[in-house]
Amino acid sequence: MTTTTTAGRFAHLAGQVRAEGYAHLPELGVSPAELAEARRLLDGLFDRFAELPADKAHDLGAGGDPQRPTVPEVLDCAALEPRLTKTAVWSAAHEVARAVLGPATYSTYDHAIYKPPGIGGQTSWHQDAGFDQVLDHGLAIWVPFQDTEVADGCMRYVPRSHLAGRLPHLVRAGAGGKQVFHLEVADEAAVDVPCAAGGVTMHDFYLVHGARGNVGQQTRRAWVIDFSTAPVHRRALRGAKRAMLGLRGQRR
Ligand SMILES: O=C(O)CCC(=O)C(=O)O
Repeated sequence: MTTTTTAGRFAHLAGQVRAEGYAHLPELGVSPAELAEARRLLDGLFDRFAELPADKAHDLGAGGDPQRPTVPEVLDCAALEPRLTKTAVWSAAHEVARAVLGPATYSTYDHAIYKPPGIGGQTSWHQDAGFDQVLDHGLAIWVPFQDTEVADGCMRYVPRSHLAGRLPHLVRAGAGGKQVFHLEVADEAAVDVPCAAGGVTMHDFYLVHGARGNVGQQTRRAWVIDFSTAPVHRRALRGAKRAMLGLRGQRR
């Protein structure tokens, strides 16, 4: 009988992320019920979207109608709903991140974006580390809760763009006068990465990425967990910088 260890199952990912800046893992290794449990907890946050503090819940979209956000995003979901940290999805994502980044990996932040069908717009091109000086080396794991094809709003990546380091971002005014940092990317430079429920995609913090709008039939739900590595004393310093500069999603 052959047994595949977790490290073995995920061993190829580190090389892919290093070379291309992203990877697609078709099977995270959680059951449909376990995936549904994480989704249920996140749904609870989106049900309370209007009551959450403005620095934790905002519209990434045009923001025309506060009653009808087009790209609602909840920041710091695991802090708002700590039961998320007990889910199988959370543990499995940590295992994947450790396989890519190494044993001293910890989660720094998480957020979720729900794109309603028809109105859920694109997520602008950006590098996670591009406009957020707290981020350096790290990995974001993108967990969809439904099969996410191109029409549903899958992730888009610019392969190997992480090798160019931090790029200067353009700024435009977004919803409520918020500054939106973004990049311009030629369509042919990007690849679409559809991902079925139960799988994940992941990207290096320096990779240029965005996501398509949702022209599909159902809400596109995704949870993104960020990971980094640092000795404990540097984690505290990062936490302090984060407290001063605000959450990373606020300027995207
Ligand atoms: O889910 C999305 O639409 C985009 C996620 C993303 O770009 C990010 O987490 O940085």
